[in-house]
Amino acid sequence: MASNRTFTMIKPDAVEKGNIGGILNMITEGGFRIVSLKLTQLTVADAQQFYAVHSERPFFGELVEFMTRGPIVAAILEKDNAVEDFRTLIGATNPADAAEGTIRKKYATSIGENAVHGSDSDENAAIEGAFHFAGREMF
Ligand code: 3AN
Repeated sequence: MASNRTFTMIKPDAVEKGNIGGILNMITEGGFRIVSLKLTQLTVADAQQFYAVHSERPFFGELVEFMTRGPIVAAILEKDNAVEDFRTLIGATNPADAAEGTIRKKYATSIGENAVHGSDSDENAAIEGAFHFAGREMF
């Protein structure tokens, strides 16, 4: 079943560089409606839970350290075919492989510091959105 919602984070690297506005502009220009939005910061426990699927990977410690080092922007986005279309808009995990016109091509610097997160499935989009937002914060 195609969900119309996905979840994103503008990661600490992009927030530090002042790229919140530029990235939100690419998201809205890409046809996504903002359902929920906030500036927040992950605790170590939050990041370990959010990325639990990667807990055995060699880069897990680095990932948790990076994702907790400063504020992030969390958002729920709505569009037809949201999960897949947003993955297309953000581009490949490694910005060296990201297509022209993608958010990571423009704003990411490395595979670790890659500017944005996008949910990889409808199921995870719902879990990740609920991790950050209460029902009354979804519009
Ligand atoms: P994506 O964010 O494109 O879905 P995943 O789910 O494979 O990519 O990885 C989750 C996050 O883990 C990435 N956004 C990236 O920040 C980090 N990551 C993935 N692979 C590496 C790696 N080889 N070295 C460092 N960080 C990585």
